[in-house]
Amino acid sequence: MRLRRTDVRDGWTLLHLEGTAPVGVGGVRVPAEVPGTVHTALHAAGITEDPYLDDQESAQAWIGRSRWRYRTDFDLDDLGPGLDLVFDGIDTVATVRLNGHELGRPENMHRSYRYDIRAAARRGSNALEVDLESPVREADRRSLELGYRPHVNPHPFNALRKMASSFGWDWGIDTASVGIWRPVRVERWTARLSDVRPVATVEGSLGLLALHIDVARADRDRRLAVSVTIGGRTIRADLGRDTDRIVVDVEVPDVRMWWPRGHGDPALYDVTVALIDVSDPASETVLDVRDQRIGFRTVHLDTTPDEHGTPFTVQVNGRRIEVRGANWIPDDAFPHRVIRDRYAARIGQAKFAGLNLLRVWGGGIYESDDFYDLCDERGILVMQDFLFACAAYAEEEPLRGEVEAEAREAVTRLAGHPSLVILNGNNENLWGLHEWGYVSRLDGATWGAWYYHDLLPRIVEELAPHIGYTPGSPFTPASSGLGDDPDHNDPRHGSIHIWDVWNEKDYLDYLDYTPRFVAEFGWQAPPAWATLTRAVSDDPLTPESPGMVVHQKAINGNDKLTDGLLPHLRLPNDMSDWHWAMQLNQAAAIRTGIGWFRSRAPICSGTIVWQLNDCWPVTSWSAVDGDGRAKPMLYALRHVNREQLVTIQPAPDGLEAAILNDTDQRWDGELLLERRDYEGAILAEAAIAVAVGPRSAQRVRIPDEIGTASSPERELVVAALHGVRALWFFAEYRDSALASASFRAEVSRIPEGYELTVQARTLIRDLTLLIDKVDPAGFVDDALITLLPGEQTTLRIHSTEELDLETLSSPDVLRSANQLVPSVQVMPERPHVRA
Ligand code: BMA
Repeated sequence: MRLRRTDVRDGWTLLHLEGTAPVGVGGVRVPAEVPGTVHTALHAAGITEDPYLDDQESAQAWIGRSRWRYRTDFDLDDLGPGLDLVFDGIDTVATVRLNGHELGRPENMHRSYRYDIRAAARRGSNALEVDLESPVREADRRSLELGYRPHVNPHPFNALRKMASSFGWDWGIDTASVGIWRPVRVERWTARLSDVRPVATVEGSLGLLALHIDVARADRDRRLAVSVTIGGRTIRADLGRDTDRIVVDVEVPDVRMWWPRGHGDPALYDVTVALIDVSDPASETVLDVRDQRIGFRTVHLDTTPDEHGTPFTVQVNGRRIEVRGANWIPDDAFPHRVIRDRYAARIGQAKFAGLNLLRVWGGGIYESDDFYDLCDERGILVMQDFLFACAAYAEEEPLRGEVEAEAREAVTRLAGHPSLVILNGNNENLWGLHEWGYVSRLDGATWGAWYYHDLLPRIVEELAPHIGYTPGSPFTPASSGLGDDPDHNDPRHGSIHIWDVWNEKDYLDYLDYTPRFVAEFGWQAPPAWATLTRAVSDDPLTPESPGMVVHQKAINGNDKLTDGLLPHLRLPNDMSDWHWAMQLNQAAAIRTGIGWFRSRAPICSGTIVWQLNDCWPVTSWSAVDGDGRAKPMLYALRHVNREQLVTIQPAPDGLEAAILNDTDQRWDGELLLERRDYEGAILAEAAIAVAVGPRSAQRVRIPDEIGTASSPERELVVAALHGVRALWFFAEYRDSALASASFRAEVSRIPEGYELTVQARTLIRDLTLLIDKVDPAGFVDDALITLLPGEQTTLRIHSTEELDLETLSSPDVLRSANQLVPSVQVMPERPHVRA
């Protein structure tokens, strides 16, 4: 018989077993969705509020301290030959019982579990129970058993194989939820494909695919064969009665290679593997089929030392890729809700922001296949952390065995995705060992070195040799010659995380770094106004009102926001202005950082900004907030991540223009340089011929008469090459003579909504339409636009609301930096160019 899958999705209930609970919860069977969690079930049943609102986080803390039981009944009409109950994911420590028989005790959210239920199942109705332990108590108990290991945040998440951020993070709600977070099903089968692991690479123009196929059999009575179809060709291999494991090698001549976006098409091939019963040649039967899309590419991480130190350069198909990436966290604190549409929207936003890489951060999860499928299709590279973050981890059992099992399963599942180019041992654990004082607190205990330097690289080499491996992020490669135990965050070597700038300094201090590769750096801002006011009902709403504080998790977050704002803008005492100022400052920080890092090419080969997304409505470093709305930072990314970019940067003796050309065409022409005053008058100008080859960069010194201001507070530099423009302001916003914005606006209807044309009479900096204030579902195609007097721009607004000019151009909605600059506040002594 052909494998039959039946989802066990219906009829689930949830029962509180133990722990303190509000009145009305004990003894009540609550209908529960599977996949799902306790929090989402209780909310759907009307028992609790939405946990993301106001201070529901602490009001619902009892949930994570309780024990719970999921239960359902399902029917079976047949009990064989093979009969399995499969859980794609249980969160986390559980006892699974079928008709009273214990099937197992899972304890790892990052694994799937398969139980042979032939002995426990019966014809007709079957009772399935999943008891879930309190993760808060389990983590505490296990931490004592394994021995204390240092970690960030209050709970010892490092003692349990559960999504670390489920216990809260510096952007994350502490839910400590439990549940059955991925689908459950019954599988009936005779023989099945238990694993299909593609290893695809390229030699010359030849695609080489090795398909590692494992089969499981309910009995040994049958002769089996596999057939593999790719690119219109079918290959068959015999397994006979005894072989359960086979490698089918396929050569694809003139292969179409998979390229990341900006370098070519992300060509994909459909691969179909069929398991066939060939016992009776006259009537062969297909027993199981697996369809997958794969791609052919090579990956190499170049860490060959050079005169600047040790690079960290990602090469795909032999070509150096300038990485413009973002870090990815679980898109929802209840990750079962992140279905294909959510991934598609978010990855669409990543594309909008000009990104070509997403790094799946180690305090989250291995995402579902949809994520990697979409990245494959859209040519977005993926760096996937193994699931370790900001902590020391015991290398003893039971953690040791769980880690190996989960890593093997994840690498096997993900191996076929061409987008996955780097598997990475952990987030910040190598660096943290010294940086955060782990060594002395460990007092000789294991901390995870064996995972990062031994187990995980061995697993990658064995199961996915076509994927790169790094032991950690940040990471100093051994080729640096700095020995076995370097500090791992040295800007001259490998990848680094730049966090001192946000935590202790000003964003202009990004310019003190000339990194080889920046795998994290970021700046905070509140979410979009509509998101914020949906989640926080404080009256008055202020940066430090009760709900706001619950939705700001960073250590001293508000102080850092203020400290980071003041060098550039004054602190507004109006909430709406505060919100805009902080969003603008975040965007300015990120465009400053990336503009500078990119201008350091080829020494710096990439940036991965922290962070693309959020898991709930919160003030954080994200470009897209927890309701999926873009913050201005998303537009800053789009601008500064252009394939062809002009940016003006300070140089030791003045200013220079960096011209970056990440395309296959030359970019030659006249670079027009002007110094203007805020009224638009040209004070000095020059044209310099530039010739920038494909995939290269050129830096041009800006002549002194243009790069030196006579009145810094009212002058700027404009550089333009073929219409691609860069601006340089000699003074900070707050020290400048930026007058209130004067403009003429017009609105017209277009099929998707409106076009708003704004014509500037004065200099307008960072014109941004906060569309969510008038249409929470609206979207604008651009933001942060600076207009010189007389210039105009047209914004395309996607909206189905009735909106008019007055609404769209009201000062609270149509924002500019001008609004934040008191026109009398001129302090020319504050220099922009730092010594
Ligand atoms: C790094 C990340 C995350 C964290 C971020 C912001 O440590 O790896 O753990 O959320 O910085 O603090």
